Amino acid sequence: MKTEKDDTICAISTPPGEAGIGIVRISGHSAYKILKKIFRPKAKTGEFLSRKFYLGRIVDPRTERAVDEVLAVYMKAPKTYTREDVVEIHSHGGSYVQQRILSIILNEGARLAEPGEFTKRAFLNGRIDLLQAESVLAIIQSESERELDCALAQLDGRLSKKMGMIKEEIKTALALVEAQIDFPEEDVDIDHAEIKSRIERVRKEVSYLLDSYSTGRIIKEGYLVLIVGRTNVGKSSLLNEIVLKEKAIVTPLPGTTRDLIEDVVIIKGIKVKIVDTAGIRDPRDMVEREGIERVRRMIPEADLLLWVVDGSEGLLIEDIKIYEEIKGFNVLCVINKIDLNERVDIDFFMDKGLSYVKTSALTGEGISDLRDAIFKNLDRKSPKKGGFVITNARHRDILLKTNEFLGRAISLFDRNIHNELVAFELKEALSAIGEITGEVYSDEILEEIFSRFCIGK
Ligand SMILES: Nc1nc2c(ncn2[C@@H]2O[C@H](COP(=O)(O)OP(=O)(O)O)[C@@H](O)[C@H]2O)c(=O)[nH]1
Ligand SMILES: [Mg+2]
Repeated sequence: MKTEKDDTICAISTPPGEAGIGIVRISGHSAYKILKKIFRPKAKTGEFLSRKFYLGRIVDPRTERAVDEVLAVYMKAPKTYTREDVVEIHSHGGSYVQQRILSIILNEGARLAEPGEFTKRAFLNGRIDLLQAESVLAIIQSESERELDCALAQLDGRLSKKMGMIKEEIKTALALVEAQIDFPEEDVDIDHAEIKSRIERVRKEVSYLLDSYSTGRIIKEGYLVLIVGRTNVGKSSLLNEIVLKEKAIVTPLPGTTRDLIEDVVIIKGIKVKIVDTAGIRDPRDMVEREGIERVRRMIPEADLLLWVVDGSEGLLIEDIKIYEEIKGFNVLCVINKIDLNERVDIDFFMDKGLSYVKTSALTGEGISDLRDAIFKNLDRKSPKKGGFVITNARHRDILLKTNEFLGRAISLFDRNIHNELVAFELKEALSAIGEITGEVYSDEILEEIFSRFCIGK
């Protein structure tokens, strides 16, 4: 009987629609046979060499009718993405052409791949671990330099190595605890304090990784920057200037913006979610009241507040009231409308040690300074390159479990309760770490991870 791993799979690996080229990929033991059957190289060729491109035509072997002129490459197992024989057919990138090629391959006995099945095979065949498989998805979904950096560190196995080190340390501690169980009365030279400090050290490393999750999430979802200020100072105009599109409605009427309006921009490689808000004032109706409430609820969550004031009007009592609400947070002041008169008293900012940038959302003056200032402010908080960052909720959940097992091991050990129980907790911690790298896995976990991939990856 054929097992799932034995059959040959195929899929269109490039996005649907018209494109310069499109790639159909085949993986499995029949890949080579199928290539021979459906591909007619232009130059006389005996057997196909591995990793060499051949120009030729794909034909329907039942009629010998050509479907497209393509480049075909055969990659011999095991040095391939899936560790199986892989064939790639680079055809013209039209949906119909690619569908035709795919159906010819299916006729030859291959089966349509499931989402992520190529990468799943790479995992099941031991080429990469689960962390690395997940990093492939993270790379595909990356939208900024920082995000890509993290994903690449995961792909090249740095995070896996770190997990391996943590595992080794738990194993050593476990061996010492077991030695105490096995030779209780023998006064073997096992120092109680040493065992404890070993377990504590591992636990600290696990907590450190857990702490990195908050920065990891920022890298993935972006820093939250909230534009606040009274009505009509130019908040919506500034949003539009920063994101370079007409995102928010701008009118000369105060109270135009009533809901939260957000967009994501990449500023020098960091992802920023920027949110325009309703101007803060005494609300005129229910909608505005709710809008202003939403701003207030969001203020404590923001990584940075851009407090916008109208430079041509100077600081009004309303501005100062808003400042009183936000002064404990990370604030950058934007003095807008500098194309008009300048009435703002800079001393106010000097006294408070507040940074400010002068802009005109009308002429675009100062907008690049504003972007720079946003970057500088947020970059201080960014994780240093090369540090370990957890970005995946699955990893976080497992590390939380590991942390609990280690915590229980320490307290049991401290109270000198049966060492068997300490050993049990350490074993649980070990198997939890194994779930991250995929030494321990279930079909459900694989299904959950790989179903998020696209077909053809
Ligand atoms: N002269 C000048 N007018 C601006 C500037 N920024 C915004 N405005 C105008 O001010 C009014 C209110 O702008 P808007 O962005 O809706 O302010 P918001 O209520 O704070 O969102 C509109 O008429 C804008 O065209 C600026 O830098 N200079
Ligand atoms: Mg507005």
